[in-house]
Amino acid sequence: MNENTPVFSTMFFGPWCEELIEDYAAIRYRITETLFSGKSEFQQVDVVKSKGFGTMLFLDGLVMVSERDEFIYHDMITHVPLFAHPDPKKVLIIGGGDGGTAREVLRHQNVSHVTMVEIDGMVVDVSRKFLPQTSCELDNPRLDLKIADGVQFVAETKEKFDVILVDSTDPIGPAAPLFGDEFYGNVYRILNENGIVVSQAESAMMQPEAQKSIVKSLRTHFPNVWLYNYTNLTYPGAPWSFSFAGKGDAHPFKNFSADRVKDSGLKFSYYTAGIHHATFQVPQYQQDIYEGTLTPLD
Ligand code: AG3
Repeated sequence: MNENTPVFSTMFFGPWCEELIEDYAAIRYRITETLFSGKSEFQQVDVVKSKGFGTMLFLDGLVMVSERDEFIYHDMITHVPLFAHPDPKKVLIIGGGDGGTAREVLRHQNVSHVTMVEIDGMVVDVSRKFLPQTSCELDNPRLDLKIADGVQFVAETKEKFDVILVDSTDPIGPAAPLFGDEFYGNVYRILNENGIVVSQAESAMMQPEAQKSIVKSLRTHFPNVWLYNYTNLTYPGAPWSFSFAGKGDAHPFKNFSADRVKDSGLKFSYYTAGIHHATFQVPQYQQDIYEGTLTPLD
C-alpha cells in the first residue's frame, strides 16, 4: 500500500454525483438523469433524478432537497415553531425557494398570511418544474412570494411577523449574511411580541463554527436561544440543527400542548408531539460547544 492505493473502490460504475464534506469525505448518489444544470446570478443549480432518493436539488454542490426525505426537514422547520407559538397569524420565510417550508406553513389554517423572500428566481423556477412535491403550494393565495434579497427585506420592511423561518443553504455564497449579527438585529425588530425565529443552523459535528456564529448572533439580540436537532438521510454530519429564539414569552414548550397538535387535525410523517419535546434535548458534545450560551430547558 502506498498513498495512491485506493482503500475502497466502488463496485457500481455509471453516473454519480456527490456532496463533498470539505476535502475529506463525500456522499455519492447514483444519478439516472440530469434534469437541469445551470448557473444563476447567485449559485450553481442542479436537479437530478437519483436512484434511491427521487428527484434531488443541489445548490453549489450541496444537497438541499431529496424527494425521499424532504418531509423531515420541512416538518421540523415549520411545525415546531408554529405549535410553540400561541397564535401564529403572520409568517415570514427567508429563502425556501423549493417551496417545501411554505407548503407546510400553509397547512396551518390559523396562519392568515405568509410572505416568502427568496433571492434566487432560478431555484423557484426549477422547483416549480421538477419538484412539484415541494413547490405545490407556491401559488396559494395566502402566500406572497417575492424574488428579492432577504437581508435587504428584513432591513427595510415596516411589517411585523409572529414567526420567521430562515430556510437557507450553508453559510457560503448568498446565504452567508443570514448567519450574521446584523441580520438577526433586523429579525428582532420585525418580530411581534412573543414572536419566534427558527433558522437552519447546520451540524454541530460538521460545521461547529457556523452553528456557533448563528447562536452568537442570536444571543446578541434575543434573551433566550435554544437549538433543536433532527436527522435526515441526505445532509452530511449526523444530527443537523435548527436554532429557536424569540421575544418575550417565546419558549419551546410553555405555550405548547399535545392537544393542540391533535386538535389541528393535521397528519405528519415525521413530527409528533413527543418529538416536539425530544428534539430540544441536545447531546453533551453539542452542549459543550455552546456552554453558557444556550438557555437551559425548564
Ligand atoms: N436547506 C438546506 C439545509 C442545509 C443543507 N446543507 C448541506 N447539504 N450541506 C434546505 C432547503 C429546503 N427547503
